[in-house]
Amino acid sequence: MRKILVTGALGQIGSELTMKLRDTYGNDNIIASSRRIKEGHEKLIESGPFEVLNINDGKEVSNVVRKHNVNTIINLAAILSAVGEKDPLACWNVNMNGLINILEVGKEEKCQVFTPSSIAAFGPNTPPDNTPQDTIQRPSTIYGVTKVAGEILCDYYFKKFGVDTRGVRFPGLISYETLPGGGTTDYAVHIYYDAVKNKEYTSFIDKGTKMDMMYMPDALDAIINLMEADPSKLIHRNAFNVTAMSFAPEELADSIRKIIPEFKLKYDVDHVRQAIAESWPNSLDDTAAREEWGWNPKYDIDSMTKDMLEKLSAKLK
Ligand code: NAD
Ligand code: AKB
Repeated sequence: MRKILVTGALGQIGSELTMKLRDTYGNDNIIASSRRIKEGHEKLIESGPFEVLNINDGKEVSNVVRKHNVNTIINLAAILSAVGEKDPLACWNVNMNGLINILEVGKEEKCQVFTPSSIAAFGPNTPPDNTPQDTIQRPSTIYGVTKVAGEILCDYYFKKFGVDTRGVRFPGLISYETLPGGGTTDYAVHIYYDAVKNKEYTSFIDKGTKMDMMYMPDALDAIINLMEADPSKLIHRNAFNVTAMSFAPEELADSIRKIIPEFKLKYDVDHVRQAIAESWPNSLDDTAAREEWGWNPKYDIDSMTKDMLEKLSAKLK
C-alpha cells in the first residue's frame, strides 16, 4: 500500500494532485504538506492528513516521513521561473537544497521520489523544434539551472544509492483550480480568467512565441502513470519530455474565439518573461515517454479550451 507525502501540496499542481491521489489511494494514505497554510484550501486540508513542512528543514522532512510511514514522496515544493529571476538565491535554496533533503530522506527511508523537471531545463542553444529527449541543456534562468541540476541529482541518487527516483519535464500547465505560482507560461491560464470576466486579455508574452503546454488532467495522469510504471522499462527515469500541445498566444485566442467570438487579445510584453519564453523550446519530442511508459495525453487545445471556459464560467459566476 502506498503512503504518499506531497510537498508544495497547496500549489497549482499539488492542490489537484492531492485530491486525485486521495480518490485513488484513500484519504488517509496521502499526507499533504505545505510551507504554510493558505486560505481557500480548507477542503484539501480537512480531507486527510496535513503537515506544515518546509523542505529546507531536512530533519522535519524525515520526522514527517517516519511519523506517517511514508514510502513515496512527490516533491512539488519549488520556486518557478519568473519568481526565481527576482530572487535567484531563494530559487536555488528551495529547488536544490530542498530537493537534496528530500532525496536524503528518500535514501534513508527507502521511498520512491517523484520530482518534476520542466521545459525550463532547456536553453537558447537547445534545438527548438521537436526538441529531442537527449540534447543540449544550457538554460539561461536560475530556475532552469536548478531543473537541469535536479534531473542529474535524481539520476545520481538512483545510480549511487538505488533510490527509485522518477520525473518528467512538464511544459506550461493550464488549470482552473489554483492559479499558477509565478512562471512564464502563466499567461495561458490568466487568458481564460480574463476571457470569462472581461472578454479581453493583455498578454505579457508576444505574438508568435510558441511554447509547449498541457491541461492539468493529463499532467496528473503523467505523474501517477510514471510512478506506477514498470521500472525495468524506464531508461530516462528522471527527465522524460512530455507535451500535449504547442501554441503561441494568438493561436490560444483563436481557440477561445470558437466559444467567445468577441474575445480580444492585446499585447503588453514583459521583456523578462519574453526572453525566458524565447529561450525555451517551441515543441518537444515526447517519444521516449510514449515508448517507455505509455504517455498519451487526452486533451488538445480546443478540448482544453471548452473545459476551461465551462469550469471557469461556473466558478466565477
Ligand atoms: P506552485 O508555485 O504553484 O507551487 C509550489 C508550492 O511550493 C507553493 O505552494 C509554495 O508555497 C511551496 N513552497 C515553496 N518553497 C517551499 C519550501 N521551502 N517548502 C515547502 N513548500 C514550499 O508550483 P507548481 O506549478 O505546483 O509546480 C510544482 C512543481 O512542478 C515544481 O517543481 C515546478 O517546477 C514543476 N513544474 C510546474 C509547471 C507548471 O506549469 N505549473 C511546469 C513545469 C514544471
Ligand atoms: C514556468 O513558466 O516557470 C513553469 C514551467 C514551464 O516550468 N510553468
